[in-house]
Amino acid sequence: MKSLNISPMPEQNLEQKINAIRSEAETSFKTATTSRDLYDLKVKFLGKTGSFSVIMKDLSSLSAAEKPLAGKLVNEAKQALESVYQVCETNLKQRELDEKLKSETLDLTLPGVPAPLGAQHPVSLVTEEISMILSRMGYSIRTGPIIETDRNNFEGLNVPKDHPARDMQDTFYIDESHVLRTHTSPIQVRTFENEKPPLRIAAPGSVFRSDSDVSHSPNFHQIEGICIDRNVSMADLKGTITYFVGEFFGKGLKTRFRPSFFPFTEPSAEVDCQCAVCKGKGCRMCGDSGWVEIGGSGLIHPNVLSFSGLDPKEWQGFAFGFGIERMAIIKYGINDIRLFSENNVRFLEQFAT
Ligand code: 2NM
Repeated sequence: MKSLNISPMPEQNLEQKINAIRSEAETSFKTATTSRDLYDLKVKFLGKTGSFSVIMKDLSSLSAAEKPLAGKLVNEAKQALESVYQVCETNLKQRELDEKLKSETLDLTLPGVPAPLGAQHPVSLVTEEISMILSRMGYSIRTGPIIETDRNNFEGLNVPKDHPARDMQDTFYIDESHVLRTHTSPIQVRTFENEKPPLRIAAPGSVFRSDSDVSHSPNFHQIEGICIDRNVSMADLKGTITYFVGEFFGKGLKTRFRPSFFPFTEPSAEVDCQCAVCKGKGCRMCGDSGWVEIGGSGLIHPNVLSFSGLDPKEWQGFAFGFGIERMAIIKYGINDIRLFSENNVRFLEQFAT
């Protein structure tokens, strides 16, 4: 190979210089003990301001005839060093990984990081509690679809075609023969078709009515109970509800029944219970009356029984229904119905058990 002579370093020609740097770099790459050190060496020799960049500056002073050979030497040296670097890097990284795996042993017996537990929604909490109480009283839990037929939601419950409750204002219609159920009573109609009396059924679920203001949500929750047997009377209904109120709100609270009207019961009664907050003394929750309305009830209308093929002369029944949100409001002293659907964590976490 032709020798290259360049000034201002007459003591060493360019080729010798390149080879000297190349072997120095190769030796230091091979003796580096960490991948971090190795990388620093790469910068030192091959980096933007590294040894080879300094050499490249020397090249500019060469003659046009000498430049190609010098450039070739530099490029060969850089390429060779690049592949030495790759090999050394792979080896060092593997060694470092092995050491890390050896030193960082994992103790699988240590306890994990506990995940923060959420709280059950008060609607679920109250639905479950009422279902548990009614289960202990011999009621079986039944559920049904949210989209119901006109037949199950209205016709089977003695709600005639021209009844105000069927008005578009109150009911969300899917089509001419399907609605979003306006109560959970269609579950009872379905049950009559599949099960023979005597029956005790509790039906919880989400219901829909087309009204919305400060105390009404278009979607709320109900639980209804029915008991069908021989010789059922209002006395059985009153005894059942009074016992239930004692279990849910606490013993010692009185109940009272006010005459009312529902198409599916006759006679019908609104159910009041002494205010669970003030125990009947009068407070803001009960409007100082000492009483709060908790639901409706009555003896199942003969038309409802005969619609489902039950002979009203042989079978009678009572039915009752509670609004879940309303029960939660009374039990926990909640003052705003919107809290049930806002997903406010500071509200919801108070129901953690
Ligand atoms: C209530 C009030 C009164 C009721 C009636 C029936 C059925 F299917 F047996 F006819 N189920 N639920 C009923 C009766 C519900 O809730 C306010």
